[in-house]
Amino acid sequence: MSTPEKTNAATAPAPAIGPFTLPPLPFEMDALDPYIDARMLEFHYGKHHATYVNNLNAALAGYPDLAAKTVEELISHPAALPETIRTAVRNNGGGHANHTFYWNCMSKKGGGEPAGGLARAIQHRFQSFAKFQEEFNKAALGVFGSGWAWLVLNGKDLAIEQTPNQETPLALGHVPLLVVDVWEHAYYLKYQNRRAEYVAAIWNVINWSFVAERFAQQAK
Ligand code: MN3
Repeated sequence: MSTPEKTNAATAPAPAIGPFTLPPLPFEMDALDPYIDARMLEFHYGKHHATYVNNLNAALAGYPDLAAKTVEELISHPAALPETIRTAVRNNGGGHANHTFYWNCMSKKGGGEPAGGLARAIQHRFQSFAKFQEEFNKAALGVFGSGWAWLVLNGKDLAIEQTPNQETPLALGHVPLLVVDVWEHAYYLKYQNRRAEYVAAIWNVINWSFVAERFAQQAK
């Protein structure tokens, strides 16, 4: 068990074939338990996210100029990608970037409500935090099939959006502030088909400090 080859794949990402690598999770595998348990995370992070990274690297083999860009740059301008790899980069680059962002939106010490400028902006746009949650839940439950629910900045305005598959608001020039993964693989092992229970539970671990900090950076 002490050889690197036998280390748990979920905690020790496979060696990079580059240029992109699976980033470390910003929390311990059991940090979000019981809302998102370690078994679900081991698959979601260690298998699903890792596969997006590997497939993105494979798609970019032979494109050193593109491989030098950040994943956000790649998925923000899909029309600029060569047609032969556009779909692969959109799916797997999106899968990599969206999951990295999703992990950062959660924390063991998460939950509650945001403070400061973000709290005021939510109040202004949605009347109250409860109404924002209600609208966000509706968006998350309304994604047909696989996709994501987002809180974004569209210019200076907060907005709730949905994207299908691994698409991103970045491609519309919107700035993601918060995301919830509503692909079945994000909740099936614990919640089976009960997406509403997963979406209700995730509010307990939302990392509002991270979201508020992103909002504050944009407001500068
Ligand atoms: Mn996912």
